[in-house]
Amino acid sequence: MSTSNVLDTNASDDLAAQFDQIVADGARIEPRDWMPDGYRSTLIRQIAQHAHSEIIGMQPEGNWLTRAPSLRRKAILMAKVQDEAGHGLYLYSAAETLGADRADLTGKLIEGRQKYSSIFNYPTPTFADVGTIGWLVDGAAICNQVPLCRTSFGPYARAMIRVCKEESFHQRQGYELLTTMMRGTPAQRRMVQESVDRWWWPALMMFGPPDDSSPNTAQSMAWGIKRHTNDELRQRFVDMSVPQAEALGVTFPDPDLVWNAERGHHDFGEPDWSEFMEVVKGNGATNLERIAVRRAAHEDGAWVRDAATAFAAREQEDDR
Ligand code: FAQ
Repeated sequence: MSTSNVLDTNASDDLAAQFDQIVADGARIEPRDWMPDGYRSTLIRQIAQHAHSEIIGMQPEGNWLTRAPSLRRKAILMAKVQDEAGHGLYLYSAAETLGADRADLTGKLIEGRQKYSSIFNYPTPTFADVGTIGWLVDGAAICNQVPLCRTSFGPYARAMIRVCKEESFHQRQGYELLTTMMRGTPAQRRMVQESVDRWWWPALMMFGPPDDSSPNTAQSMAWGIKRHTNDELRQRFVDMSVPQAEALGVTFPDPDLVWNAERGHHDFGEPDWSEFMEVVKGNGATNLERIAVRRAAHEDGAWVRDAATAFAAREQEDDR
C-alpha cells in the first residue's frame, strides 16, 4: 500500500469514528459532516417519502374545501391543507441539504419510483373523514414524528419540531370537529362511527410493517435516524387513542382490542398486511387518482418555474 493510501485510510477511519461518536452521544450530524453513504441514502429515502406524503396528503381533505359546511370549517380546513404544503417544503429542503435535487424527487414521485404514505390512498366520501383524518391520521403522524425531533440528522430534526407543533393543532381541530358531530343528530353520529371504522386499520398501517418484516428498522435505529421501532410506535398510538375514542363515544372495529393489565398496554388485532402491500404497490383505491392530480398540478405549474428561473437568470445577468 502506498503512503498516500495509508493516509487516506487513516483519515476516513477518523471521520467514521467521529460520525459514530456523534451518533453515540445523541448529538446531531450536520450536512457539512462526513457520513456513510448508506446513512445519506436512507435519509434521502425516508425524508423524500415523508415530503411526498405531506404533498399528496393535501388531496384527501382538499377534496372537501369547496363543500365545507360553514365558513369557519372552510377557513380551518384551508389553513390545515396549506400547513401540509409547508411541511412538504421544509422536508424537501432538508433532503436538499443531503445533495438531493428537488425536481428529481418530484419526478420520481410522479413516475411511481418513490413511495408516499399508504394512508393517502383511501377516499374521503363524507365530511366526517376530515375530522377522522385530523384525529387519527395526524394523531398517528404525531406519534411517529415527535421522536423524529431527536433524529440524528440536524435539518430533519429541526424541521420536525415545527411540523409537530402544527400537527398538534391539526389533531385538535379534527377531534373538535368529531366532538361537534357527536353532539348532533343520530345521522351525524353514525357518520362519525362509519368514518372511524374505515380509517382505524389504515391508521395502524401508517407505522409500517411489523418489526420482524421491516428491512430498514435495525440499521436506522443504529444510526439514530429512527428512535423507536414500528411496533413500539403502533402500540403507543393504540394506547393513546382508546381513551380518546371512549371520550368521543365511538368504538374501534377490532374485537381483539382489550386492556392487558399484565403488560400495561392494550392488546389489539393484526392489520391486514396484504392490503397494506397492495396499497404500497400502487393498487389502493385512489393511488392512480392521487398521482394523476399531482402530475397535472406539476405540469400546470411549469410556467411558474420557467418564469422564476428566467427571473433568476436575468438578475444574475444584471449583477455582472
Ligand atoms: N406507506 O423497513 P420499513 C403525514 C415502506 S404522516 C408506504 O419499516 P422505514 C402527515 C418503507 O418506505 C405520513 N410505504 O421502512 C399528514 C420501506 O420501503 P423502501 C408520512 C411504507 O422507512 C397528516 C418498506 O415499506 N410520515 O404525512 C409505509 O424504516 C394528514 C419497509 O418498511 C412519514 O413518512 C407506509 N405507511 O419505516 C399529512 C414519517 N411504511 O423505501 C396530511 C417518516 C413503510 O425500503 C394529512 N417516516 N413503508 O422501498 C418514517 O418514520 C418511516 O419511513 C416509516 C417506515 C415508519 C414510515
